[in-house]
Amino acid sequence: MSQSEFTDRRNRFLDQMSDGIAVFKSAPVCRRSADVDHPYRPDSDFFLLTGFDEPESYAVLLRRGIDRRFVLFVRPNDPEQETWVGRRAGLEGAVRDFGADEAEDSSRFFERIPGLLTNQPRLYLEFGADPTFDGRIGQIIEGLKAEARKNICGPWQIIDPRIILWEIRLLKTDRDIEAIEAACQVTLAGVAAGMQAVIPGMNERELAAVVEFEFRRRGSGHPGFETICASGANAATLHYIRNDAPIRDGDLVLIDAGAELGMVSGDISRTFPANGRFTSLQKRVYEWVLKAQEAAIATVKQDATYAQVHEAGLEILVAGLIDLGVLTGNPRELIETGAYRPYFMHRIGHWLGADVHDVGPYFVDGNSIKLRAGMVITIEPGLYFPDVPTTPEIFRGMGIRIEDDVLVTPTGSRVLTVALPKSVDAIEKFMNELGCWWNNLRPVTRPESEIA
Ligand SMILES: [Mn+2]
Repeated sequence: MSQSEFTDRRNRFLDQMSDGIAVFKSAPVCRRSADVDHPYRPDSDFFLLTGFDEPESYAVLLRRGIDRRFVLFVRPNDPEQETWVGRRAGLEGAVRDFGADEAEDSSRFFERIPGLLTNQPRLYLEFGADPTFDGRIGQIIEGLKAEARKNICGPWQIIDPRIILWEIRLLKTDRDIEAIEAACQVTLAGVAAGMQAVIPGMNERELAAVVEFEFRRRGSGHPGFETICASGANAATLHYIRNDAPIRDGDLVLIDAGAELGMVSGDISRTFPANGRFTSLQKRVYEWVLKAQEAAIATVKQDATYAQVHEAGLEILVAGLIDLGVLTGNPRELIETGAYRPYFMHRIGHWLGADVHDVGPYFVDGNSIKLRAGMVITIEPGLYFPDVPTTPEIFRGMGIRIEDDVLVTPTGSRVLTVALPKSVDAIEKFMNELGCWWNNLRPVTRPESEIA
């Protein structure tokens, strides 16, 4: 992403902001254990407004009429620290490379913020995200209000800026869509590799490594979420990330994975037989899930509601559960009573973008939100049969989910992940040469410009 994109997004935020000050804090560094940290991932809101990916930073946006100011508080250059943990932009870099009107040392943030808050009519603050930070800012505002006799006051109104920012994030620009498409292509390549590399006897973690290996060599620094590689009954655990069981001959394998690239994520699920051939029962169940997914995708268009998309998929899943003999009764009643829930317990999908479960509302004034061109939604129905006594015996140990990423367009929709095999025949054909991924490994070179 180029800097102009962040400037544009910042301006779109400022356009909708009333006079006042907006303060954004970078995500904290998270300790893994002892003196080792988790890899740093900037907070999406912070990053999307700044393009700045270093911890211990604060972004301040000020607006008064047509006057706008962007102040970035960053860690100053420090040769010794940089030797250990890498280069910093520093104060000069913050102005030169990140478009800040002013840069300040982040260790001075709490000295400088009272002055910036003084006599501002309102403060935009993501309150609740960091209660300790909220508390300190609140104390500073109280202190300012105690200075009323000196014509000093703090903001009277506090507004959560996410009410503006998340709407901006929900409706993707052409540039956002290009970035998501690129992440989807890499995700697709990773899941495809998994489908072609799986061999019964392999451990789930080996398969997860194949998927992530493809992600990384195609420019993704990290998955957008923990890769799910679940075989057999493990696939009935929706967010199974242990990935440590041997994959058995005859089992289905569910991969749900997403490459993060350019700070957006893809999100694809495919379910396929470990040995490359569906059994007739697996095929029957699989085809109901596929039919449900196709029905849900077919409803994705402008002005359709999220609820309609969900219902379209759910109706087919319930018809399938009846056909399979898992449920009996009237389909409408089975839906109303939630009798299907032991087998399908999640919603049809979610917004996709900088976060895999991207931000943005699903309801507006109590009504299911209407789709608009520029939204990206995952469509991921599933049927799950955990290995428990209440599951009909023949289905136990099966979990099937099929997930694609769908862009709402002005005329309908476009499936961004369409190139990955999905029908029973296409999957079997694709997997036919077992182990073929291993023999076809060639280096991938991507120009840096494509990755950034
Ligand atoms: Mn998903």
